[in-house]
Amino acid sequence: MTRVYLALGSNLADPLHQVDAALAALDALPATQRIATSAFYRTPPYGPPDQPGYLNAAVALETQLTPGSLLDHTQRIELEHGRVRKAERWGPRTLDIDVMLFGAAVINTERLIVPHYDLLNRAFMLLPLLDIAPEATLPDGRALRSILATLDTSSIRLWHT
Ligand code: A4P
Ligand code: MG
Repeated sequence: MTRVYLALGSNLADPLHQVDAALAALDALPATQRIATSAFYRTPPYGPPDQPGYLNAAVALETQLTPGSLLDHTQRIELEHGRVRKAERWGPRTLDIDVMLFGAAVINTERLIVPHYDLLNRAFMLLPLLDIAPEATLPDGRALRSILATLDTSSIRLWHT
């Protein structure tokens, strides 16, 4: 069994529905248990500012899946739950499921970079992750708590207030 941390993000007008559907789909994965889920956070957009705020959350799984197989499943879940029908066309994907950590693995393949390539700069990933894993470390042993302490979290709110 490997402990895996996933980041969920959605900036639909009503992202709660997408994230709830994603959690149910994760619960149906083979050889996998969801063991913790963070609070849901409302975070300002990182990157292009001309988009709505995000719902961000983190999930801890225990899995016997390989990294590649887990990614196959999370990408399927994104496709099944993360696209909105706009007229007859598929609209933009509005559910992101990123692998933040896969045990203590360091992975650099075409499909998968773990730890997530931008984890250390993203308070919207680290804050939910530390909710459920306050002692989490990078594969090199650095504490994520000390990295989050260098980032600005002042505009992150709980989704439900
Ligand atoms: N891939 C490589 N490593 C991973 C990994 N660790 N987890 C590959 C998941 N996928 C990984 O991802 C593109 C490719 O990355 C995949 O085919 C996979 O093989 P994608 O999700 O299809 O595309 P994307 O989401 O457009 O790219 P990316 O890089 O995930 O987007 P970002 O940079 O994550 O930006 N602001 C807030 N507040 N909250 C957010 O959640 N998210 C984004 C998305 C921007 N701003 C945000 C948020
Ligand atoms: Mg992504």
